[in-house]
Amino acid sequence: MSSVILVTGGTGLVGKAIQYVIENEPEGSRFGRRPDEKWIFASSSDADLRDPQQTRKLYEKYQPTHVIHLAALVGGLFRNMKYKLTFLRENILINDNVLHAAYELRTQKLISCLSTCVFPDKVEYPLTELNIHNGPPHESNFGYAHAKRMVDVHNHAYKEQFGCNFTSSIPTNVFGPHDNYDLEDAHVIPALVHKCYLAKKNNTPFVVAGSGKPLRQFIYSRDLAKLFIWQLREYDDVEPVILSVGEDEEVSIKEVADAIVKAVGFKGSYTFDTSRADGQFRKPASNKKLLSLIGDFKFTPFEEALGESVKWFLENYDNARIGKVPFA
Ligand code: NAP
Ligand code: GFB
Repeated sequence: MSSVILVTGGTGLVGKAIQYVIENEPEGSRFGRRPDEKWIFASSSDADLRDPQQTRKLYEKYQPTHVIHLAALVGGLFRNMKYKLTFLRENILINDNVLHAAYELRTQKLISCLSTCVFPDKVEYPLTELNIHNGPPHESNFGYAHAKRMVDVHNHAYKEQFGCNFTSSIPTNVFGPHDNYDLEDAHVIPALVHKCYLAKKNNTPFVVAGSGKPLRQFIYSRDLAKLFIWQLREYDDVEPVILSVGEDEEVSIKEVADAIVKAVGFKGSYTFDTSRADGQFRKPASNKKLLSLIGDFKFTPFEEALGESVKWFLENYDNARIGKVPFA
């Protein structure tokens, strides 16, 4: 029986990584395309998923048997802090339309994508899938966080009332090729790669926002892509799964900035702008459940993944999502 796999948000950082893995892993291998599979990578120009009619039309056009739902309004700390209501409302609209169309069109399986920032801010560490609703998220991104938490509530309601096979993943901070490099809206790695590149090119200061002390876990987009393909094929439970490197892989923002300076080949010194927010100090997530289910999985070492990501950025600068660049 052939499968049609629709990837919403298929043109973003994570969507492009899934496309890369499906097109480059050996056919029939654990993470490669299966002969009976048709993959659709949809963008917002295929359908604005905030609109229920456009969403339904997208399903009617492709008749997906499976959906990996990645589409979302996404951004780094500073974008989240500025647009909490927009992040809440747009993501609630997108998620409700995508899940309800999947129910109405009898999609066999749907995986939605949450984020480790949905977890409560003040909770025992490490974070596990069990404490997703045990308290308020960090104030810097409560709009996005609550919209994402609602997906887990939706999944359980669709399962109980209609028996739908809807589940979710909880990735940690992601980076890789095809990221959003907008200097203000981006996540820390693409933002600092872009700022460091401009500082080297224009011989201007390289400034890191905040104190550099916060800690984060980062997963390479192409590793995360393989984990989504595993979840699609081998995980049929409504409960979410954290998709992340181990909690012992936490690095400080200063260590990240040092690694970016090395990868970009920046020779100057850099400073911290402590007038800018640090956001959540840390959100260490346990990947024990994932490893207990997937068995042995090899994550790409951070410096190697960062090197590949910076190489892609430098080779694709003219077509990358760089946003508005002052004194380009
Ligand atoms: P991204 O690079 O910003 O890509 C977003 C994708 O969603 C694009 O394909 C975009 O289409 C699509 N999209 C946005 N608004 C849409 C709309 N109204 N209708 C239809 N499509 C729309 O995002 P990403 O970083 O790949 O994130 C993918 C998923 O991972 C998201 O659910 C995000 O919450 C989650 N996540 C990301 C991170 C991270 O660090 N990046 C961490 C944890 C979880 P266009 O290309 O047409 O704009
Ligand atoms: O990646 P980031 O924006 O997201 O920021 P969060 C991580 C840390 O990097 C913060 C510091 O401590 C920032 O102060 N940082 C330093 C910078 N320089 C920069 C810079 O130039 N740009 C940015 N963006 N950060 C997000 C959530 O939190 O995590 C989102 O707000 C989403 O909703 C995402 O979940 C995965 O890790 O702080």
